[in-house]
Amino acid sequence: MSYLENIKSPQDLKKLKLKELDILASEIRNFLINSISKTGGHLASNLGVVELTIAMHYCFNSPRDKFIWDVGHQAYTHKILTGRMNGFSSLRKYGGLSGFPKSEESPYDAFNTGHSSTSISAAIGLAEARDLLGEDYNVVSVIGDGSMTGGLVYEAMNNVGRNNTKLLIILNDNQMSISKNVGAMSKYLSELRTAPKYLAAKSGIYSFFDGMPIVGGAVNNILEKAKEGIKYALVPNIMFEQLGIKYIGPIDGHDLDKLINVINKVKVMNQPILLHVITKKGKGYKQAEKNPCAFHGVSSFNVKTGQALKAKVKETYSDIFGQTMVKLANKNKKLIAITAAMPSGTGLEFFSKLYPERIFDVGIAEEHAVTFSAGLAKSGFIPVFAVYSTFLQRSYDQIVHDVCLQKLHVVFAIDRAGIVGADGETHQGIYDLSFLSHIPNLVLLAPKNKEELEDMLDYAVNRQKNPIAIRYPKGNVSSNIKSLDKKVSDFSFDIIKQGKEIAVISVGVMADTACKTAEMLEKDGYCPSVIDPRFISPISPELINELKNKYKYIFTIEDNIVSGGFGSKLCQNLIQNKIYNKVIYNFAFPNAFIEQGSREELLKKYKLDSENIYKIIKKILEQS
Ligand SMILES: Cc1ncc(C[n+]2csc(CCOP(=O)(O)OP(=O)(O)O)c2C)c(N)n1
Repeated sequence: MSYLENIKSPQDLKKLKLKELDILASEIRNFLINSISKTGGHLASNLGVVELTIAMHYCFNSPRDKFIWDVGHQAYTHKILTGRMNGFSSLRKYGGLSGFPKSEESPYDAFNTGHSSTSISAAIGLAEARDLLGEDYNVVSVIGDGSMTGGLVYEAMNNVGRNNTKLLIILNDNQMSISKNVGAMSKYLSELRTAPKYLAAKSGIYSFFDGMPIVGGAVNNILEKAKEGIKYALVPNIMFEQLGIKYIGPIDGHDLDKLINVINKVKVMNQPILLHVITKKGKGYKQAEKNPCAFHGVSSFNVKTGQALKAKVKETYSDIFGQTMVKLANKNKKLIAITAAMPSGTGLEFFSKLYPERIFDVGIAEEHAVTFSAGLAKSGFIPVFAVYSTFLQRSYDQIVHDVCLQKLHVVFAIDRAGIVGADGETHQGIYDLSFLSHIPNLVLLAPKNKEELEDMLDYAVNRQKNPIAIRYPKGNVSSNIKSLDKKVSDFSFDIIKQGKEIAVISVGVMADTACKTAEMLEKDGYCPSVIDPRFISPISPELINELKNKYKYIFTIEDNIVSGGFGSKLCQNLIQNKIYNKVIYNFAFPNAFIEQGSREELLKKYKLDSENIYKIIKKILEQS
């Protein structure tokens, strides 16, 4: 029997000796590689933190002590050690184990995560609450160097340094975000890692530190001062310490002995501490070590070769976006691409090779990316910020205040709109229409096929001067729906199928569903029109006129929540135009957080598939 099979909770881990822990670490790695090769998931990040997670559970008492995993994609070993190993066959599937920490799933998950750079804020909140309540436990935030590029981290550290509150921040530094980590913070961390004098004397510091009697935080003051002196002499500036957070490190994040030693010492220190741990992303799996970016998030793969089992999706909307950007940049020298640490996911890799000076990877900093774009636009450039729908949520005020209020020509290319699938609640792109479609000056478009995405991007860059957003989904460009009205022009909408009395109006790629629904209705003798509004906001006044004059029944279909989406905006427009005599129904997701699952599963569950929509429409038509 393996050590791993005997671990049902962190208590079981504590019975093991150091040598046995090393064996356990390699068993966990094997389990992760084999299991993720079948289900898909975040592989490389998880392989990098096996020893760190073991050491944390060995030294602390979770769930009493609280761990907060930044982003949370690296919490698989934590899940294994806290009794959830059997759930891994259902990882990220409908009804299965979440790929992120989730309090609803386990009391060991102290705080839900999914979006980056939140862990220090949450941790200081928990720590201050603990102190206010007079309680006594440890709060530990684990944050990657990539996530340290997010602005919230600095707001949090500003807060941490204020009260000298006991808190441990473990900085898991593997020099990688999804792609190579970028920016001044990343450079600064390498300086800490590699400052030659510091490295040379590091072992000296550790023997000094290791020998120090730290009991209950009562640290000998003189020794402490001397140690500080050595640190400062060796590394010119320890930023964290200047913010009031004690810096310890860097230490080897794969050396269990050292990790356990150091964590046991820092856990009794009564102050905010940042422990700098150096790890290797993909550790222990050759292919992932060689190409950590490709193994950040994977679908099922062959363990021997590292090759994906499923054929790559033919062409995604992200691919089309990336290719179109290259074409547009060729002709328009003012075009600039912006990404917040997602050059690969958003399809901008090719662009970055051709135009390295015209792409800015700003780190995981979506708020900054928007205001930075506003600055570029103010000076006559045309910035295109490519971003996932879910991550744009945090940039709301920047869009309103910095871009739209000044009517600046910033283009938002909103990828992963609608259902994203396996990442679940934290990542669904089903709120963007609601939070964007009421902002003054912002034009919001949704393409239904790849040709329209190309054309809309050209329209947004070359034929518009407003702030403008285009939202498109994850995955391949499977839609067979062709545009009848070829070119996108101001307020042009596309009548995909001309009928009468009944209008089925679908947003973007939901046109596919609308056409299938219409075919079913036709078999029953109805004659619906299928209309693509293209302009989600503002809604075309001509479309409103068309609906006023020609239709009695109006059905809208969108992959957004119902409140504030296209359907609700259309209803408002009709009422404002004193158009009352219509039967209307909005098909959309409920105002809820939508769980993980495939797009098909979720559309079916929420009655947004053509069969269900057809049944509901038919009932409405029969009853009225
Ligand atoms: C706000 C936000 N933007 C983008 C992402 C996508 N994302 C997930 S993990 C990741 C990289 C994180 O890097 P790091 O913190 O260093 O962790 P590592 O994977 O290297 O362990 C990014 C950009 C996100 N989760 N949240």
